[in-house]
Amino acid sequence: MAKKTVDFTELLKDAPKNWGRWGADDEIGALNFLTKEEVLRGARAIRSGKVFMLGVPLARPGGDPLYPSRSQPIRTMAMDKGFYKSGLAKPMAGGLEYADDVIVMYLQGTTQYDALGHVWYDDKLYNGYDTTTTIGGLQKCSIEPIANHGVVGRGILLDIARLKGKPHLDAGEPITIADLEAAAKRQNCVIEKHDILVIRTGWLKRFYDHGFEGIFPKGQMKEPGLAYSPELVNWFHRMEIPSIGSDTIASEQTMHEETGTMIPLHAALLRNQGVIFNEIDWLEDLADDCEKDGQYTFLFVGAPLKVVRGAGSPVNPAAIK
Ligand code: UVW
Repeated sequence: MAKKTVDFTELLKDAPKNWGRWGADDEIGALNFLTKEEVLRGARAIRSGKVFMLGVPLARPGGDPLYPSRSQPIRTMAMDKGFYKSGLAKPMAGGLEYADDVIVMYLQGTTQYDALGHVWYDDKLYNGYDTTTTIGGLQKCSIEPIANHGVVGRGILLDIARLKGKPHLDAGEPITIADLEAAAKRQNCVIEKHDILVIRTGWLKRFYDHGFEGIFPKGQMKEPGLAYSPELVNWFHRMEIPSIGSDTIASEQTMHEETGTMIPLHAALLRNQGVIFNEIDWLEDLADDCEKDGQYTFLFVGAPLKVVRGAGSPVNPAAIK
């Protein structure tokens, strides 16, 4: 355990930032790296036309995997056969009847993107925006500009669970840059500048196999994942990584014991470098296929919803091989 928590102001005082790099009005951060050329580079990775949809099922009767402070999505019928049977609704002219439903949910309560205004420290959002701009809805760095741009480029699956020779990483297990590079080497591929990183830990499958205890052992959130280090933060900056995704709730190691900080990469990458976080990805089918055909790169298409002033959005990303 850390002796004392290090404040992000202190921890990240010399860490790289992309603030101002794309102008004072920028709200999409490292997505600026995903130019037309990068979309074409992603398209060139398509070989067979196989499509893998990375979203998890939404609003299952047994519950969905999500951050513990968020409540479960509620989906309910607003119109169904019962309305016609009870006389509350009449068929339309010609006889057509219909079903409608309503969902109430956290925008981050399923496979999702975080907006750049989703987290902050020192009272400043990405690009230096004041945090009072979040009051009543994100006036700056909401999900809307990200949704208008899209997250489209070359994706690369880095299967860390297979690298470590186990079905899933252990609770709290860190992933380092050396692990990412070793995974790429094992897979006979190279992580290139501007790649969208898709990192498999095998953790999310535990939810479907063992329920909430599978991902919150003893009621604690202690996910494995990409772990903070100055080296890793600098590597992301040098490689100009636009976005990361993973099969965990927060897409990074929950607790960094040495500094006593919780989800420090949300501070060092999202808030400081504008790296776009995609979370709760279903990677098992994609990973099995990559292992079978030896192809770990693909066109990645992430299309969040244009939620006005939203702090995040559900998404069903596509990996097209
Ligand atoms: C928080 O950081 C609170 O949530 P998420 O993992 O959705 O980014």
